[in-house]
Amino acid sequence: MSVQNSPINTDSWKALQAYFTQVSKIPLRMHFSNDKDRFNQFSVRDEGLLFDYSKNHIDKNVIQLFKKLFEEVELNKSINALFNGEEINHTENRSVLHSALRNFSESPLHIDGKNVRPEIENVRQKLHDFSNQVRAGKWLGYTGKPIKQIVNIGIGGSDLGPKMVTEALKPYQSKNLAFYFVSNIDGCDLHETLKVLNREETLFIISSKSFSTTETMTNAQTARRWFLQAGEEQDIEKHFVAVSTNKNAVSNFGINPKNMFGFWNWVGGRYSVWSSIGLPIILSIGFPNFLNFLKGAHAADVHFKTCPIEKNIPMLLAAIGIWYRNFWNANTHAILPYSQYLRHLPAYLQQADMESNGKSVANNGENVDWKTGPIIWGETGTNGQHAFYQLIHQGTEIIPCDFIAVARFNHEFNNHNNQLFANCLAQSNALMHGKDIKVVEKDLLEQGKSLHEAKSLAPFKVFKGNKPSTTFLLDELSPYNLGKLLAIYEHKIFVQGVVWNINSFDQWGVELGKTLATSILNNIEKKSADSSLDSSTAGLLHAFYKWS
Ligand code: G6Q
Repeated sequence: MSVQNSPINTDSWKALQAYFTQVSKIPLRMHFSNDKDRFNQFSVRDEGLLFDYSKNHIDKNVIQLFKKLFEEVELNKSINALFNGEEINHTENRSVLHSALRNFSESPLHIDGKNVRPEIENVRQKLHDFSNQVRAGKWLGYTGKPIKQIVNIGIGGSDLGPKMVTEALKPYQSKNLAFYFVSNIDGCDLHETLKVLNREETLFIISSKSFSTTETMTNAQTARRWFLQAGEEQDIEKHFVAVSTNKNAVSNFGINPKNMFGFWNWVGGRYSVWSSIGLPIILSIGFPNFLNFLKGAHAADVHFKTCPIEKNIPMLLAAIGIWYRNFWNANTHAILPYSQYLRHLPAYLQQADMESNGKSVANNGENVDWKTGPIIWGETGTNGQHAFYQLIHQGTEIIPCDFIAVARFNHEFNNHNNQLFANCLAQSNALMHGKDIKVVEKDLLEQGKSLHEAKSLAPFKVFKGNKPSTTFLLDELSPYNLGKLLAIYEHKIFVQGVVWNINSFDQWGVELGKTLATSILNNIEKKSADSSLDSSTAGLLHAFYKWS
């Protein structure tokens, strides 16, 4: 039985299916030879961001069919519901309003009958004042020394965003501060970090929306004990601050609530980098730069709400993603930043996308009978080229790739930058054009191989090509551009969730493992293995007891 409001029952979905059969055999390079203007037709320039989607298996008809699909699934209605603060996260009864954190409008925004704009502004002011004090060396530790080392303790949404952005914007970082991120329950994470810290100059930010996440609380308690080996209880407030929505838990931990930076239920963990969760970023790059980060994201919000699909980057990105996932049967999607500063971006987008759209139940509770979110993965170029690109070029999977490149860098090694961009373009070029057997044979003969050798080696050196990719080129990796890029991806994920008719804003799939970890931990503490456990789990437990 198919689900009510199933996208696959829409006329446009059926038309896309029929069109796919008609056009899927057209080689990508033929699109280019048939239309000299293809790049201009299928690229969008938005301030310092260029979005080139021309190297995809699309044409104007595909975009028009997606336009119809978006109309049929009433995307506009969903966009309004999102920005108006309706409780679209219906399984948790929550609005999804992280976009409000990057909107500087003064017009009231009501959630549950309350205008939340003044609260947003108050928290911003508090972040501003605190970060200025720390950055100016005026926030002093228990021996009167300024803070030099900052450790963010958080996990998931309370780690990936701040870590990724702090790293990405390193050229903007204060020279007086060093940043560390501890997330894993694995004691090695904290152990290796504490080794290099000086208690007198260290500030811990305990980042947890709920202030109850096991990993974060365990790491925070251990950090607290480590601090108390030298400092006193009353010194805690100089060295521990919290980012949370849970005031009671923060104060029970011993952190003075005046050193707590709040946010709200309507900000989901993986969408919280724009909130107080961004505190490490603010401390690193300063408040004005953080405001630019927010402004870039807001520009993307306006773009998303106002541009027609033909120029709407998140909608185009979403359409291309659905086209490959549901019609071309692509199972994965690679994020390939050609910037070492963006090395944590694949992991960040992996959470944003996979936690949002990794669902198999439609909004009405029935199982979907269409594919939803793909597997998101990736690595920086050129590193990935020497590792897994082999499979993208010559494997059996179709893997749409997003290349993200930067034109200007804040370092003087220009020759590196030229090589980096040359490699980025070479990859998207090679993926699209490939190299056919005749050219391979000719090259081998020219290299002095015999005809027999050339013929037998050639099949292994063929690149089938015809592999799609999209390229973002940023004029520079500025806070503004980065904010815009991240918000573009957020909206892409949102559009896909609307089309797939799933709730992109809950994450129940992470719960079962958490519950089981608690009951297995009970076994481990008693060095037992309950008879209710399966033989694999019990066998592994016994081996652990023997070796640990
Ligand atoms: C993200 C998820 C998840 C969350 C972490 C940390 O959307 O909700 O990654 O951010 O589980 O949660 P706390 O911030 O509550 O510790």
